[in-house]
Parts: sequence; structure tokens; C-alpha cells
Amino acid sequence: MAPSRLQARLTGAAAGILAAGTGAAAAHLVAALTDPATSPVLAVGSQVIDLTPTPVKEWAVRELGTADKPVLIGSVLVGTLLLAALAGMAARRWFVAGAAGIVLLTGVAGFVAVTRPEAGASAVLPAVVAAAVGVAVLALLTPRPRRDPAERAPGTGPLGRRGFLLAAGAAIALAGAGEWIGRARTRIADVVLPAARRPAAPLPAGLEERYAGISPFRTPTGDFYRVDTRLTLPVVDLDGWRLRIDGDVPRPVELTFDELLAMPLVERDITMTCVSNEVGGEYVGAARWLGVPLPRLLARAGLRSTADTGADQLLSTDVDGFTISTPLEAVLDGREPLVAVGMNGRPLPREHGFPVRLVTPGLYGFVGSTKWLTRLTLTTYAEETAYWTDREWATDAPVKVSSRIDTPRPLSTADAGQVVVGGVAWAQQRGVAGVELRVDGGAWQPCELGPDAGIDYWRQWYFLWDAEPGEHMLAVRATTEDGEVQTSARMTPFPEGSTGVQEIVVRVA
Ligand SMILES: Nc1nc2c(c(=O)[nH]1)N[C@H]1C(S)=C(S)[C@@H](COP(=O)(O)O)O[C@H]1N2
Ligand SMILES: [Mo]
Repeated sequence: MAPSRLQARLTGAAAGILAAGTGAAAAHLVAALTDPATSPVLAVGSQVIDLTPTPVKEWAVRELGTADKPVLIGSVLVGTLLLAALAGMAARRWFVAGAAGIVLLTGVAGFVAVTRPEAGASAVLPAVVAAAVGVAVLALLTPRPRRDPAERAPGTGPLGRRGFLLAAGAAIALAGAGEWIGRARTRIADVVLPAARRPAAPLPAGLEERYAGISPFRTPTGDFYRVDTRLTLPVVDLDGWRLRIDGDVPRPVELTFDELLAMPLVERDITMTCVSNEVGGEYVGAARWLGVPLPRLLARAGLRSTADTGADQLLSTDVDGFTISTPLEAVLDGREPLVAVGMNGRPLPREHGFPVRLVTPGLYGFVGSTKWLTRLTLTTYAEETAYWTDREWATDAPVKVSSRIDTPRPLSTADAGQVVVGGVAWAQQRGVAGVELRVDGGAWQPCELGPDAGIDYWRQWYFLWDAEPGEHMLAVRATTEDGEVQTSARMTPFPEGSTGVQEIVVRVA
């Protein structure tokens, strides 16, 4: 009696999991055909991200880096599978209860999908499909109850054992088809970018060519850090994409991608930094961007200066309703943010905002560099708040001067004699005037600087250190063109960017 009851329970759990899995996979496919963000697992996962309190999120980005998302999707999946297993076991006793469990699970996903910003009523469609497919699969895998309850057998439902394999195969095929369609719908390869009307001068050779270990002067696109709230990348259909400029502007306008490309494009070298970057951290990168200067675009909407509007912020919205607010002052003060379409000579990759993103020099990414941009609204801070502002991050967040040691690596061992110490330093909008190195708490000594590509671009640096055997502490700091020395006072990234100087220990043999 006992083994067959256990077997019955396990069969029930498997039926529940397969029912939910096939349902989710079918929904994933429907979502890929309509709106990928409405796929149940992703909708719930994104909601969990949005509801995660800021300190937990900060911890996740710090400890897990870009692995934070797989971990998150994983925990949503495990929780869902547990509940699905319970529903499957319940269905063997009372099918209606099990079916209700599956409907409830998909109902939560449907609710989350329709309540996300910018979701239409059709966002509920994948969840409805998930519920219908889930209940049908459950019915096919659950045996009809016997009249006499004592006689309950570890049966497998109308399809028999084959049913379990069929359901598993169907789930994999449906999910795979969904993924494939999602990718096929974004046709970056078809995009041909016009040349810049105002090209940037060729980038000088960087120090990395002379001294291995220093970050390349231009970050290869594939190595560029990525920080955003997304679980999957948006699928943007270029034919349907529009850039709207609205709110408190004299003449709201709407542009297609081709109309945007027809405007005069400029090329600029800009270093971007994330507010979450710890001193010495990896969330900084330098690239050559191609795009339309934001002030030119606003001029098309009739806005030439702050006098033309009552707005004090530019609220930008991405294709899924995510928002970033940028102080209007900063937009119009001459720093010339870009509405970018290209990065390092190619269309923006999906990770970095295809088809269009903002890049605002001198502000951390979360207040000026909206990816997957679709709308620019002139409004006030009193009227509208953006995603991070709602989570108590700063509203105006200029990038702080900072510097990093790339080589030698912390805790590495070098041979005694001449050791090249080098890295990068940045102070966008102000420029780096100098970098200094301190060995074992001694005097700050000036370093050599690499080529200069403008105040919005980082500066490489190096120092030829005469290293003696033993353990040593190296520290670096930068000074801006306007005379600010990077402070050694430590501040956490929250709420407006980290401060302090990086100190590393190295061994010399
Ligand atoms: N739509 C959207 N844009 C976004 C974000 C986001 O989560 N969603 N993250 C911002 C943050 S915090 C940073 S630091 C930069 C990072 O850009 P990157 O991933 O291209 O390096 O994008 C910004 N733009
Ligand atoms: Mo960021």
C-alpha cells in the first residue's frame, strides 16, 4: 500500500509540473508572437524585481553581478514548480481542486502582466493560454478516480506513460519556438546607419598597446558593462517603433526610425558610469556613440530653451514603460546628450538599447541614459516621478570623479624591479587633469596620462614603479581639470554614487 501511494503522489506531482510547464511554454510562444514582456515567468519575475526593496537589489547587483537575473528567474521557477506539484497531487483526489490550482497560478501571472505599466488588455492572453493548456494537460495525465477510494491505483491518465513524454516534448518545443521567434523579430542586421555629418576624430592609440592590463581606451561593445531591470531584452519591431516628444512642448512630434536617421548625426566619445559602481568597480565603459543631439530633437518640438516650457525635467520612457528622469537644465546646458542609434560603429546591440537610447555625458546612467527609448515627455518633478526616484535614489546625479587600478591585479604577485601600475580615471563634463599613486601610505606621486579624447571620456594612466620585495599597498586618486581632488572619504553607491579611493595589496617576490 505505502509504495504505491508514494508512487501515486510522485506521478501526481509530475503531472502538475508538466501541466504548468507546458502551459507556461505555450504562453511563452504566444507572448513571443504578441508582446514578449507578457510571458508569465518573465512578467512575474519582472514584478518581483520591481517590488524588491532597494537594499536587497543593491546587494544582489553587488554579490551576483549580472547573475542576479538567472537567480531571480530560478527562484520564481522553483516556487511555481512546487505549487504546480501540489496541484498535480490534489488533482488525483479531486480534479477540480487541482485544475483550480493551475488556474490560480496562471491567474497570478496574468494579473501581473496586465497591471504592468503600458500593458494593454491583450497582455492577459498568454496567461489565458497557459491556464487552458495547463488544465488540458493535467486532465490527460490524471487518472479518472475509481468509485471505491480504497482501490486508488498509481494510474497515469488517458494517455498512459507516453503522455508524460509527450507533454515534456511539447513543453520544450513550444518554449524553443517562442525563443526563436523572439530573436527573429528583432532584425538588427537589416539596419544600415548613415555616416555622421559631424564625425569624431579617430581615437588615438591607447596605453593598452604599450602596457598590457590597462583597460582598452575604447571598451569593445561585447565587454561593455550592462545594468538594467530587464529579465529579457525587448523585441522592438522597427516598423512599429516611434519616438514621441510630448508634454509641455510648443509642438509635440512623433518620429519614425527612418526620420530619426535622416536628421544630421554626430559622433561622440563618451564614458558611461553606473551609480552602482563601487570605487574600483567594473560598471564603467567608454564607447563611440552615433546619434542626434537631444537639443536638436527638442528644437523640432519647438523647445529651444527653458523659457519655452514650464517643465523642469525630461521624463524618458522605454518600450515597456520604464522611466528615467533627467534634469532639463542638464539637457540644455550645452553638454549635448545624444539620442543614440550606434555604438562603436554599429547599430546599438539589444543589450545596450536597440534601436534607440539616450546617452547623457556627466550623469550616471540611471538619470540620463535610457535604453529602448520611445518617448520624451517635458514635465515637472512635482508632477511625475521616475522608476529610481520612486526608490529613493537621487534625482540629480552628476558622475563623481573616480579612478581605478587595472594592473597589477589585487593580491597578485609581481617580480621585483620595474612594475607597471596602470588603469583609468574619469570625471565626465570636467575632465581629468592628473592622476596620482600612493605606495604604502607614502606621498602621492604623479602618474603619466594617456591620450586625451575630451572631458567626457576617461583617461588612461600609468606609473613605472620600482618595486621591492614584500607586501605593498597601492592607492590611486584623480584630480579634475577644475581642481577637485578625489576624496578618500567613503560613501556607498546609494543614493548618489560612491566615493573613496581604491586601495589594493600586491606582493612583490
Ligand atoms: N530602459 C532602461 N534604460 C536604462 C536602464 C534600465 O534599467 N532600463 N538602466 C540604466 C542604468 S542604471 C545604467 S547604468 C545604464 C547602463 O547602460 P548599459 O547597460 O548600456 O551599460 O542604462 C540605463 N538605462
Ligand atoms: Mo546605473
